[in-house]
Amino acid sequence: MLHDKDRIFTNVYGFQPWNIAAAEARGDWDNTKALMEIGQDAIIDRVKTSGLRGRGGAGFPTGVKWGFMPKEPKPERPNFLVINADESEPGSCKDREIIRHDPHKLIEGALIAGFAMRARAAYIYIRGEYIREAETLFAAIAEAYDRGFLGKNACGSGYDFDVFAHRGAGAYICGEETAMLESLEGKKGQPRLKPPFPAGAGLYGCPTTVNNVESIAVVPTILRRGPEWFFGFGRENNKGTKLFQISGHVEKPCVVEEEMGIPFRELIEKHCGGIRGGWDNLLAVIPGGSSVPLVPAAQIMDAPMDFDGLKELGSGLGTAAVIVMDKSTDIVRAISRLSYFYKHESCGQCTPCREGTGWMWRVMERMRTGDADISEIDTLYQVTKQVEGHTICALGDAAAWPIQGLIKHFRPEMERRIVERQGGEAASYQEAAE
Ligand code: L3W
Ligand code: SF4
Repeated sequence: MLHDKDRIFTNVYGFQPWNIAAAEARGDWDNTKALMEIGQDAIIDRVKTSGLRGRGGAGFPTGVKWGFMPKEPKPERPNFLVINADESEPGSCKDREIIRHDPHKLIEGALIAGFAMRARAAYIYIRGEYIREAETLFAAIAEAYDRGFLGKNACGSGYDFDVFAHRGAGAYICGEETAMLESLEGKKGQPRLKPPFPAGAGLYGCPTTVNNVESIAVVPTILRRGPEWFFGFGRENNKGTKLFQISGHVEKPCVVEEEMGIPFRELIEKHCGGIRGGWDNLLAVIPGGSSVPLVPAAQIMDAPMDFDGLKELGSGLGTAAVIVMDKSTDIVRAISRLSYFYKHESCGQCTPCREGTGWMWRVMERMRTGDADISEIDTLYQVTKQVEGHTICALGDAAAWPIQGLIKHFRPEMERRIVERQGGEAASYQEAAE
Protein backbone atom coordinates (compact mmCIF):
# COMPACT_ATOMS: atom_id res chain seq x y z
CA MET A 1 0.00 0.00 0.00
CA LEU A 2 1.32 3.43 -0.90
CA HIS A 3 1.64 6.04 1.84
CA ASP A 4 1.63 9.80 1.30
CA LYS A 5 5.38 9.95 1.97
CA ASP A 6 5.93 7.61 -1.00
CA ARG A 7 4.11 9.82 -3.47
CA ILE A 8 6.12 11.71 -6.09
CA PHE A 9 3.35 14.10 -7.08
CA THR A 10 2.68 15.79 -3.77
CA ASN A 11 0.71 18.63 -5.33
CA VAL A 12 -1.41 16.72 -7.82
CA TYR A 13 -4.63 18.20 -6.37
CA GLY A 14 -3.31 21.75 -6.42
CA PHE A 15 -3.65 22.38 -2.69
CA GLN A 16 -0.48 24.45 -2.96
CA PRO A 17 0.54 26.91 -5.71
CA TRP A 18 2.36 25.58 -8.77
CA ASN A 19 4.90 28.41 -8.84
CA ILE A 20 8.63 28.02 -8.42
CA ALA A 21 8.77 29.16 -4.80
CA ALA A 22 6.17 26.56 -3.80
CA ALA A 23 7.85 23.96 -5.99
CA GLU A 24 11.19 24.59 -4.28
CA ALA A 25 9.49 24.23 -0.90
CA ARG A 26 8.31 20.80 -2.09
CA GLY A 27 11.90 19.84 -2.96
CA ASP A 28 12.00 20.55 -6.68
CA TRP A 29 15.12 22.26 -8.08
CA ASP A 30 16.99 21.31 -4.90
CA ASN A 31 20.66 21.32 -5.94
CA THR A 32 19.88 20.02 -9.41
CA LYS A 33 23.51 20.65 -10.29
CA ALA A 34 24.51 17.85 -7.88
CA LEU A 35 22.13 15.46 -9.65
CA MET A 36 23.73 16.35 -12.96
CA GLU A 37 27.20 15.84 -11.51
CA ILE A 38 26.37 12.16 -11.14
CA GLY A 39 27.24 12.04 -14.84
CA GLN A 40 25.29 11.41 -18.01
CA ASP A 41 25.79 7.65 -18.30
CA ALA A 42 25.29 7.16 -14.56
CA ILE A 43 21.92 8.95 -14.76
CA ILE A 44 20.84 6.66 -17.60
CA ASP A 45 22.03 3.63 -15.61
CA ARG A 46 20.03 4.74 -12.57
CA VAL A 47 16.88 5.21 -14.63
CA LYS A 48 17.43 1.68 -16.00
CA THR A 49 17.95 0.35 -12.46
CA SER A 50 14.73 2.00 -11.27
CA GLY A 51 12.72 -0.18 -13.67
CA LEU A 52 10.82 2.84 -15.00
CA ARG A 53 8.77 1.97 -18.08
CA GLY A 54 7.24 4.63 -20.33
CA ARG A 55 4.04 6.10 -18.93
CA GLY A 56 2.52 7.10 -22.30
CA GLY A 57 0.92 3.76 -23.11
CA ALA A 58 3.51 1.43 -24.58
CA GLY A 59 5.59 0.81 -21.44
CA PHE A 60 8.97 0.78 -23.20
CA PRO A 61 11.84 0.83 -20.63
CA THR A 62 12.79 4.50 -20.29
CA GLY A 63 16.50 4.05 -19.52
CA VAL A 64 16.91 1.67 -22.45
CA LYS A 65 15.30 4.23 -24.75
CA TRP A 66 17.66 6.93 -23.53
CA GLY A 67 20.58 4.59 -24.19
CA PHE A 68 19.74 4.57 -27.92
CA MET A 69 20.82 8.21 -28.24
CA PRO A 70 24.28 8.99 -29.68
CA LYS A 71 26.82 9.71 -26.96
CA GLU A 72 28.79 12.14 -29.10
CA PRO A 73 26.28 14.16 -31.13
CA LYS A 74 27.67 16.19 -34.02
CA PRO A 75 27.20 19.99 -33.80
CA GLU A 76 25.26 19.97 -37.09
CA ARG A 77 23.07 17.07 -35.91
CA PRO A 78 22.24 17.72 -32.23
CA ASN A 79 20.24 15.40 -30.01
CA PHE A 80 16.74 16.48 -28.97
CA LEU A 81 14.27 15.53 -26.29
CA VAL A 82 10.57 15.81 -27.15
CA ILE A 83 8.05 15.54 -24.33
CA ASN A 84 4.64 14.25 -25.29
CA ALA A 85 2.03 16.37 -23.50
CA ASP A 86 -0.55 15.87 -26.27
CA GLU A 87 -2.73 13.96 -23.85
CA SER A 88 -5.77 13.08 -25.96
CA GLU A 89 -6.50 9.45 -25.21
CA PRO A 90 -10.15 9.23 -24.09
CA GLY A 91 -10.07 8.72 -20.32
CA SER A 92 -6.54 10.06 -19.93
CA CYS A 93 -6.06 13.20 -17.81
CA LYS A 94 -2.97 12.67 -15.65
CA ASP A 95 -0.44 14.77 -17.58
CA ARG A 96 -2.89 17.66 -17.34
CA GLU A 97 -2.74 17.49 -13.52
CA ILE A 98 1.07 17.43 -13.55
CA ILE A 99 1.24 20.48 -15.80
CA ARG A 100 -1.47 22.34 -13.88
CA HIS A 101 -0.14 21.77 -10.40
CA ASP A 102 3.43 20.43 -10.55
CA PRO A 103 4.98 21.84 -13.75
CA HIS A 104 8.41 22.27 -12.23
CA LYS A 105 8.76 18.52 -11.74
CA LEU A 106 8.38 18.22 -15.50
CA ILE A 107 10.75 21.08 -16.33
CA GLU A 108 13.46 19.91 -13.94
CA GLY A 109 13.00 16.38 -15.32
CA ALA A 110 13.41 17.77 -18.85
CA LEU A 111 16.74 19.33 -17.94
CA ILE A 112 18.09 16.17 -16.26
CA ALA A 113 16.80 13.81 -18.97
CA GLY A 114 18.00 16.14 -21.73
CA PHE A 115 21.43 16.42 -20.10
CA ALA A 116 21.68 12.61 -19.69
CA MET A 117 20.92 12.16 -23.40
CA ARG A 118 23.27 14.98 -24.47
CA ALA A 119 20.28 16.85 -25.90
CA ARG A 120 20.53 20.47 -26.99
CA ALA A 121 16.93 21.28 -26.09
CA ALA A 122 13.58 19.86 -25.08
CA TYR A 123 10.30 20.57 -26.87
CA ILE A 124 7.17 20.06 -24.81
CA TYR A 125 4.29 19.45 -27.23
CA ILE A 126 1.11 20.30 -25.33
CA ARG A 127 -2.42 19.42 -26.41
CA GLY A 128 -4.14 22.40 -28.07
CA GLU A 129 -7.21 22.16 -25.87
CA TYR A 130 -5.08 22.51 -22.72
CA ILE A 131 -5.27 26.29 -22.81
CA ARG A 132 -4.92 27.11 -19.10
CA GLU A 133 -2.34 24.35 -18.70
CA ALA A 134 -0.28 25.81 -21.54
CA GLU A 135 -0.39 29.21 -19.85
CA THR A 136 0.91 27.63 -16.64
CA LEU A 137 3.59 25.75 -18.54
CA PHE A 138 4.83 28.85 -20.38
CA ALA A 139 4.92 30.79 -17.10
CA ALA A 140 6.75 28.01 -15.26
CA ILE A 141 9.38 27.75 -18.01
CA ALA A 142 9.88 31.54 -17.80
CA GLU A 143 10.37 31.25 -14.03
CA ALA A 144 13.02 28.58 -14.53
CA TYR A 145 14.88 30.79 -17.03
CA ASP A 146 14.68 33.78 -14.65
CA ARG A 147 16.32 31.72 -11.93
CA GLY A 148 19.09 30.49 -14.24
CA PHE A 149 17.83 26.91 -14.07
CA LEU A 150 17.49 26.78 -17.86
CA GLY A 151 19.44 28.34 -20.72
CA LYS A 152 23.20 28.90 -20.70
CA ASN A 153 25.00 27.12 -17.84
CA ALA A 154 21.72 25.66 -16.60
CA CYS A 155 21.71 25.40 -12.78
CA GLY A 156 25.41 26.33 -12.81
CA SER A 157 26.20 22.92 -14.31
CA GLY A 158 28.16 24.26 -17.26
CA TYR A 159 25.55 22.64 -19.58
CA ASP A 160 23.47 24.79 -21.94
CA PHE A 161 19.89 23.62 -22.30
CA ASP A 162 16.70 25.18 -23.59
CA VAL A 163 13.09 24.13 -23.06
CA PHE A 164 10.41 25.20 -25.53
CA ALA A 165 6.68 24.62 -25.21
CA HIS A 166 4.65 24.15 -28.39
CA ARG A 167 0.87 24.05 -28.56
CA GLY A 168 -0.89 21.44 -30.68
CA ALA A 169 -3.98 22.20 -32.72
CA GLY A 170 -6.45 19.52 -31.68
CA ALA A 171 -5.44 16.39 -33.56
CA TYR A 172 -5.28 13.14 -31.54
CA ILE A 173 -2.85 11.63 -34.02
CA CYS A 174 -0.19 14.20 -33.10
CA GLY A 175 0.18 12.22 -29.86
CA GLU A 176 1.80 9.48 -31.96
CA GLU A 177 5.48 10.21 -31.60
CA THR A 178 6.46 10.56 -35.25
CA ALA A 179 3.32 12.55 -36.15
CA MET A 180 4.33 14.85 -33.30
CA LEU A 181 7.75 15.33 -34.88
CA GLU A 182 6.14 16.15 -38.23
CA SER A 183 3.85 18.63 -36.51
CA LEU A 184 6.75 20.26 -34.64
CA GLU A 185 8.50 20.66 -37.99
CA GLY A 186 5.46 22.59 -39.22
CA LYS A 187 4.04 19.85 -41.40
CA LYS A 188 0.74 17.99 -41.35
CA GLY A 189 0.74 15.63 -38.36
CA GLN A 190 1.00 12.23 -40.01
CA PRO A 191 2.94 9.30 -38.55
CA ARG A 192 6.16 8.18 -40.21
CA LEU A 193 7.07 4.58 -40.95
CA LYS A 194 9.25 3.04 -38.24
CA PRO A 195 12.10 2.13 -38.38
CA PRO A 196 13.94 4.41 -38.36
CA PHE A 197 12.93 5.12 -34.77
CA PRO A 198 13.26 8.71 -33.55
CA ALA A 199 16.54 7.89 -31.80
CA GLY A 200 18.02 7.29 -35.27
CA ALA A 201 16.18 9.99 -37.22
CA GLY A 202 13.78 12.21 -35.30
CA LEU A 203 13.15 15.94 -35.16
CA TYR A 204 14.61 17.59 -38.27
CA GLY A 205 16.26 14.23 -38.95
CA CYS A 206 18.30 14.49 -35.72
CA PRO A 207 18.49 11.86 -32.95
CA THR A 208 15.44 12.37 -30.77
CA THR A 209 13.82 10.72 -27.79
CA VAL A 210 10.08 11.16 -27.28
CA ASN A 211 8.89 10.57 -23.71
CA ASN A 212 5.58 11.05 -21.96
CA VAL A 213 5.16 13.87 -19.40
CA GLU A 214 4.87 11.50 -16.44
CA SER A 215 7.97 9.51 -17.49
CA ILE A 216 10.06 12.69 -17.39
CA ALA A 217 8.45 14.28 -14.31
CA VAL A 218 9.29 11.30 -12.05
CA VAL A 219 13.01 11.32 -12.92
CA PRO A 220 14.26 14.00 -10.45
CA THR A 221 12.57 12.21 -7.54
CA ILE A 222 13.92 8.83 -8.65
CA LEU A 223 17.44 10.27 -8.64
CA ARG A 224 16.99 12.05 -5.31
CA ARG A 225 15.49 9.06 -3.49
CA GLY A 226 17.52 6.50 -5.39
CA PRO A 227 16.52 4.02 -8.10
CA GLU A 228 16.19 1.23 -5.54
CA TRP A 229 13.47 3.21 -3.79
CA PHE A 230 11.37 3.36 -6.98
CA PHE A 231 12.22 -0.27 -7.79
CA GLY A 232 10.87 -1.25 -4.38
CA PHE A 233 7.27 -0.63 -5.51
CA GLY A 234 5.25 -2.93 -7.73
CA ARG A 235 5.94 -6.37 -9.16
CA GLU A 236 8.72 -7.78 -11.29
CA ASN A 237 8.91 -5.96 -14.63
CA ASN A 238 6.18 -3.56 -13.43
CA LYS A 239 7.93 -1.25 -11.02
CA GLY A 240 7.33 2.04 -9.29
CA THR A 241 4.35 4.25 -8.65
CA LYS A 242 1.90 5.42 -11.29
CA LEU A 243 -0.81 8.00 -11.77
CA PHE A 244 -4.16 6.27 -12.25
CA GLN A 245 -7.10 8.22 -13.66
CA ILE A 246 -10.41 6.67 -12.72
CA SER A 247 -13.53 7.91 -14.50
CA GLY A 248 -17.04 6.67 -15.11
CA HIS A 249 -19.39 4.91 -12.74
CA VAL A 250 -17.48 5.10 -9.47
CA GLU A 251 -18.67 7.16 -6.51
CA LYS A 252 -15.70 9.57 -6.69
CA PRO A 253 -13.75 9.74 -9.95
CA CYS A 254 -10.17 10.86 -9.34
CA VAL A 255 -6.54 10.98 -10.38
CA VAL A 256 -4.34 9.22 -7.83
CA GLU A 257 -0.77 8.05 -7.56
CA GLU A 258 -0.62 4.42 -6.49
CA GLU A 259 1.75 1.49 -6.49
CA MET A 260 1.94 -0.40 -9.77
CA GLY A 261 0.10 -3.68 -9.53
CA ILE A 262 -2.49 -2.54 -7.00
CA PRO A 263 -5.52 -4.85 -7.42
CA PHE A 264 -8.44 -3.20 -9.21
CA ARG A 265 -10.87 -3.65 -6.34
CA GLU A 266 -8.46 -2.09 -3.84
CA LEU A 267 -7.81 0.87 -6.15
CA ILE A 268 -11.52 1.59 -6.44
CA GLU A 269 -12.39 0.98 -2.78
CA LYS A 270 -9.50 3.02 -1.45
CA HIS A 271 -9.73 6.06 -3.68
CA CYS A 272 -13.10 6.14 -5.43
CA GLY A 273 -15.57 5.09 -2.73
CA GLY A 274 -16.55 1.96 -4.65
CA ILE A 275 -18.70 1.31 -7.70
CA ARG A 276 -21.90 3.30 -8.17
CA GLY A 277 -24.69 1.03 -6.92
CA GLY A 278 -22.27 -1.49 -5.41
CA TRP A 279 -19.90 -4.11 -6.81
CA ASP A 280 -22.72 -6.25 -8.18
CA ASN A 281 -23.55 -3.35 -10.46
CA LEU A 282 -20.17 -3.40 -12.26
CA LEU A 283 -20.42 -4.39 -15.92
CA ALA A 284 -16.96 -3.88 -17.44
CA VAL A 285 -13.81 -1.77 -17.28
CA ILE A 286 -11.55 -0.30 -19.92
CA PRO A 287 -8.38 -0.25 -17.82
CA GLY A 288 -5.90 1.71 -19.93
CA GLY A 289 -7.48 4.43 -22.02
CA SER A 290 -9.86 3.81 -24.91
CA SER A 291 -7.25 2.01 -27.03
CA VAL A 292 -7.22 -1.20 -25.01
CA PRO A 293 -9.92 -3.91 -24.95
CA LEU A 294 -12.50 -3.88 -22.17
CA VAL A 295 -12.42 -6.45 -19.38
CA PRO A 296 -15.69 -7.84 -17.94
CA ALA A 297 -16.41 -7.33 -14.24
CA ALA A 298 -15.72 -10.89 -13.10
CA GLN A 299 -12.22 -10.88 -14.58
CA ILE A 300 -10.99 -7.49 -13.45
CA MET A 301 -11.88 -7.60 -9.73
CA ASP A 302 -8.60 -9.02 -8.42
CA ALA A 303 -6.43 -8.14 -11.39
CA PRO A 304 -3.12 -6.41 -10.68
CA MET A 305 -3.22 -3.02 -12.37
CA ASP A 306 0.04 -3.14 -14.27
CA PHE A 307 1.41 -3.92 -17.73
CA ASP A 308 1.66 -7.70 -17.31
CA GLY A 309 -1.41 -8.21 -15.12
CA LEU A 310 -3.71 -6.58 -17.66
CA LYS A 311 -1.94 -8.12 -20.64
CA GLU A 312 -2.75 -11.54 -19.20
CA LEU A 313 -6.42 -10.54 -19.40
CA GLY A 314 -6.05 -9.64 -23.07
CA SER A 315 -6.06 -5.91 -22.31
CA GLY A 316 -3.38 -3.44 -21.22
CA LEU A 317 -2.38 -0.75 -18.74
CA GLY A 318 -1.95 1.89 -21.47
CA THR A 319 -1.91 5.26 -19.75
CA ALA A 320 -3.74 3.81 -16.69
CA ALA A 321 -6.89 5.69 -17.64
CA VAL A 322 -9.44 3.41 -15.96
CA ILE A 323 -12.93 3.79 -17.45
CA VAL A 324 -15.50 2.09 -15.23
CA MET A 325 -18.90 1.10 -16.66
CA ASP A 326 -21.82 -0.12 -14.57
CA LYS A 327 -24.85 -2.08 -15.74
CA SER A 328 -26.66 1.05 -16.88
CA THR A 329 -24.12 1.31 -19.72
CA ASP A 330 -25.17 0.55 -23.26
CA ILE A 331 -21.91 -1.26 -23.95
CA VAL A 332 -22.45 -1.60 -27.71
CA ARG A 333 -23.18 2.11 -27.97
CA ALA A 334 -20.12 2.94 -25.86
CA ILE A 335 -17.78 0.98 -28.12
CA SER A 336 -19.51 2.33 -31.22
CA ARG A 337 -18.83 5.85 -29.95
CA LEU A 338 -15.16 4.97 -29.60
CA SER A 339 -15.19 3.64 -33.16
CA TYR A 340 -16.46 7.02 -34.29
CA PHE A 341 -13.61 8.67 -32.41
CA TYR A 342 -10.97 6.62 -34.23
CA LYS A 343 -12.67 7.17 -37.59
CA HIS A 344 -12.66 10.90 -36.91
CA GLU A 345 -9.02 10.97 -35.78
CA SER A 346 -7.52 8.71 -38.47
CA CYS A 347 -4.99 10.74 -40.44
CA GLY A 348 -6.06 8.85 -43.55
CA GLN A 349 -2.69 8.05 -45.05
CA CYS A 350 -2.99 4.25 -44.97
CA THR A 351 -5.86 2.38 -46.52
CA PRO A 352 -6.69 -0.23 -43.83
CA CYS A 353 -7.11 2.53 -41.24
CA ARG A 354 -8.73 5.19 -43.43
CA GLU A 355 -11.27 2.79 -44.91
CA GLY A 356 -11.40 0.31 -42.03
CA THR A 357 -12.20 2.80 -39.26
CA GLY A 358 -15.16 4.18 -41.23
CA TRP A 359 -16.33 0.71 -42.13
CA MET A 360 -16.05 -0.55 -38.55
CA TRP A 361 -17.92 2.47 -37.19
CA ARG A 362 -20.78 2.11 -39.67
CA VAL A 363 -21.20 -1.60 -38.84
CA MET A 364 -20.93 -0.82 -35.12
CA GLU A 365 -23.77 1.67 -35.50
CA ARG A 366 -25.95 -1.03 -37.03
CA MET A 367 -24.90 -3.36 -34.21
CA ARG A 368 -26.01 -0.66 -31.78
CA THR A 369 -29.46 -0.37 -33.29
CA GLY A 370 -29.77 -4.10 -33.98
CA ASP A 371 -30.08 -3.52 -37.71
CA ALA A 372 -27.11 -5.71 -38.60
CA ASP A 373 -27.19 -9.37 -39.54
CA ILE A 374 -25.80 -11.84 -36.99
CA SER A 375 -23.28 -13.11 -39.56
CA GLU A 376 -21.83 -9.60 -39.67
CA ILE A 377 -20.40 -10.04 -36.18
CA ASP A 378 -17.85 -12.47 -37.61
CA THR A 379 -17.28 -10.24 -40.61
CA LEU A 380 -16.69 -7.29 -38.30
CA TYR A 381 -14.20 -9.33 -36.31
CA GLN A 382 -12.37 -10.33 -39.48
CA VAL A 383 -12.16 -6.71 -40.56
CA THR A 384 -10.62 -5.72 -37.19
CA LYS A 385 -8.02 -8.44 -37.82
CA GLN A 386 -7.31 -7.00 -41.26
CA VAL A 387 -6.72 -3.55 -39.77
CA GLU A 388 -4.71 -4.71 -36.74
CA GLY A 389 -1.01 -4.84 -37.47
CA HIS A 390 -1.40 -3.64 -41.06
CA THR A 391 -1.06 0.09 -40.60
CA ILE A 392 1.70 2.64 -40.22
CA CYS A 393 0.91 3.53 -36.62
CA ALA A 394 -0.91 2.09 -33.63
CA LEU A 395 -4.15 4.00 -34.29
CA GLY A 396 -5.31 1.16 -36.52
CA ASP A 397 -4.76 -1.32 -33.67
CA ALA A 398 -6.40 1.08 -31.23
CA ALA A 399 -9.52 1.18 -33.42
CA ALA A 400 -9.61 -2.61 -33.75
CA TRP A 401 -8.99 -3.73 -30.17
CA PRO A 402 -12.05 -2.24 -28.42
CA ILE A 403 -14.31 -3.94 -30.98
CA GLN A 404 -12.49 -7.25 -30.55
CA GLY A 405 -12.97 -6.93 -26.78
CA LEU A 406 -16.68 -6.28 -27.26
CA ILE A 407 -17.14 -9.29 -29.51
CA LYS A 408 -15.11 -11.53 -27.20
CA HIS A 409 -16.99 -10.63 -24.04
CA PHE A 410 -20.40 -9.31 -25.13
CA ARG A 411 -21.27 -11.25 -28.24
CA PRO A 412 -24.57 -12.49 -26.70
CA GLU A 413 -25.63 -8.89 -26.15
CA MET A 414 -24.83 -8.01 -29.77
CA GLU A 415 -26.85 -11.01 -30.95
CA ARG A 416 -29.74 -10.20 -28.60
CA ARG A 417 -30.24 -6.79 -30.15
CA ILE A 418 -30.30 -8.17 -33.65
CA VAL A 419 -32.70 -10.98 -32.74
CA GLU A 420 -35.04 -8.64 -30.85
CA ARG A 421 -35.01 -6.09 -33.64
CA GLN A 422 -36.15 -8.84 -35.96
CA GLY A 423 -38.97 -9.72 -33.55
CA GLY A 424 -37.38 -12.80 -31.98
CA GLU A 425 -36.46 -13.57 -28.41
CA ALA A 426 -33.04 -13.58 -26.82
CA ALA A 427 -31.33 -13.67 -23.46
CA SER A 428 -31.73 -10.61 -21.25
CA TYR A 429 -29.10 -7.90 -21.21
CA GLN A 430 -27.98 -8.92 -17.73
CA GLU A 431 -27.56 -12.55 -18.79
CA ALA A 432 -25.63 -11.46 -21.82
CA ALA A 433 -23.28 -9.40 -19.66
CA GLU A 434 -22.51 -12.42 -17.50
C1 L3W B 1 14.38 2.38 -30.73
C2 L3W B 1 13.64 0.19 -31.11
N1 L3W B 1 13.24 2.80 -30.13
C3 L3W B 1 10.40 0.81 -29.72
C4 L3W B 1 10.44 3.18 -28.92
C5 L3W B 1 9.47 3.88 -29.84
C6 L3W B 1 8.52 4.52 -28.84
C7 L3W B 1 8.47 3.51 -27.71
C8 L3W B 1 7.28 2.61 -27.73
O1 L3W B 1 2.37 3.63 -28.93
C9 L3W B 1 0.79 3.00 -27.28
C10 L3W B 1 -0.15 2.70 -28.41
C11 L3W B 1 -1.43 3.42 -27.98
N2 L3W B 1 14.61 1.12 -31.20
C12 L3W B 1 12.39 0.57 -30.53
C13 L3W B 1 12.27 1.89 -30.06
N3 L3W B 1 11.02 1.98 -29.57
N4 L3W B 1 11.22 -0.07 -30.30
O2 L3W B 1 9.67 2.76 -27.80
O3 L3W B 1 7.00 2.20 -29.00
P1 L3W B 1 5.71 1.43 -29.46
O4 L3W B 1 5.76 1.34 -30.95
O5 L3W B 1 5.63 0.15 -28.71
O6 L3W B 1 4.45 2.29 -28.98
P2 L3W B 1 3.88 3.75 -29.39
O7 L3W B 1 3.84 3.94 -30.88
O8 L3W B 1 4.58 4.80 -28.61
C14 L3W B 1 1.87 3.94 -27.66
C15 L3W B 1 -1.33 3.28 -26.49
O9 L3W B 1 0.02 3.55 -26.24
N5 L3W B 1 -2.23 4.14 -25.74
C16 L3W B 1 -2.44 5.47 -25.96
C17 L3W B 1 -1.71 6.41 -25.52
C18 L3W B 1 -2.19 7.80 -25.47
C19 L3W B 1 -1.47 8.77 -24.91
C20 L3W B 1 -1.98 10.09 -24.56
O10 L3W B 1 -3.08 10.48 -24.83
N6 L3W B 1 -1.11 10.82 -23.90
O11 L3W B 1 -0.23 8.51 -24.59
C21 L3W B 1 -3.00 3.55 -24.79
O12 L3W B 1 -3.04 2.37 -24.59
O13 L3W B 1 -2.57 2.83 -28.49
O14 L3W B 1 -0.36 1.30 -28.47
O15 L3W B 1 9.05 5.70 -28.34
O16 L3W B 1 10.11 4.79 -30.64
N7 L3W B 1 13.86 -1.05 -31.60
FE1 SF4 C 1 -2.81 7.51 -40.16
FE2 SF4 C 1 -4.40 5.52 -39.32
FE3 SF4 C 1 -2.30 4.99 -40.82
FE4 SF4 C 1 -1.95 5.81 -38.28
S1 SF4 C 1 -2.89 3.90 -38.92
S2 SF4 C 1 -0.82 6.47 -40.10
S3 SF4 C 1 -3.68 7.25 -38.12
S4 SF4 C 1 -4.11 6.22 -41.44
